[in-house]
Amino acid sequence: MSAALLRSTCRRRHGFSLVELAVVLAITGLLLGGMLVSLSAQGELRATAAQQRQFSELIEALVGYAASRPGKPYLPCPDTDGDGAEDRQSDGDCRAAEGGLPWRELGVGREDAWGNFLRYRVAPAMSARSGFSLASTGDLCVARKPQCSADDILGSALPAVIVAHGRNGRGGLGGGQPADDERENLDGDKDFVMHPPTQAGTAAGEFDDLLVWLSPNILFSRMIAAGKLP
Ligand SMILES: [Ca+2]
Ligand SMILES: [Ca+2]
Ligand SMILES: [Ca+2]
Repeated sequence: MSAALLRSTCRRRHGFSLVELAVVLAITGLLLGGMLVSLSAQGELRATAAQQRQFSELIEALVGYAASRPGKPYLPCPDTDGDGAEDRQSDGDCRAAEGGLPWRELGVGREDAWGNFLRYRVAPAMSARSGFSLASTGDLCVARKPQCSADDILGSALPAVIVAHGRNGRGGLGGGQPADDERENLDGDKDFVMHPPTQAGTAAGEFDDLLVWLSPNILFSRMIAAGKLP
């Protein structure tokens, strides 16, 4: 083989290997990118499932708390000073209708699946130490859109609502400013909103909150079964 032909062959081989390297790098990048997206999606699914399990435990803990009061049943007050214990006035009413979950009172964890604080609101009629009866009604509402308009209601006259502020943690302790629909879950009124997650820039804004509420029917039936009511 002549020296010129050998050089030409070497150049061709060199050129092919660079193209091959670029293709391999591109494929590896695509695969890694896909794997990372799928890992992050799996992580989010796991956290959401963990949150739903925690919600079930929290509802059980609320019902158990009411059933184990010495006289007539009542729900715990929110924690308003961050120590995990309920805050109740000397007259037996709650210091505030909304605050942190009284996790010490309930014997449960203090954080949601993303490590953020859990918000808790309870109806005054269901949390006064004088106790509730089958005639007592809650005053909380959860809907698919803010302000609980009739077409969007998921639950009304509710005794208690718990909010997990989700991955973005907005509204949790140390969280940033709320955006759009999430604002309804931390403005301190009786209305709450729940819908599937939405991204920033959509009409609902960035929304990743998860909520659970105590059904009055479940609460009453469990109190009757426990011999606490009527
Ligand atoms: Ca407290
Ligand atoms: Ca959130
Ligand atoms: Ca609200």
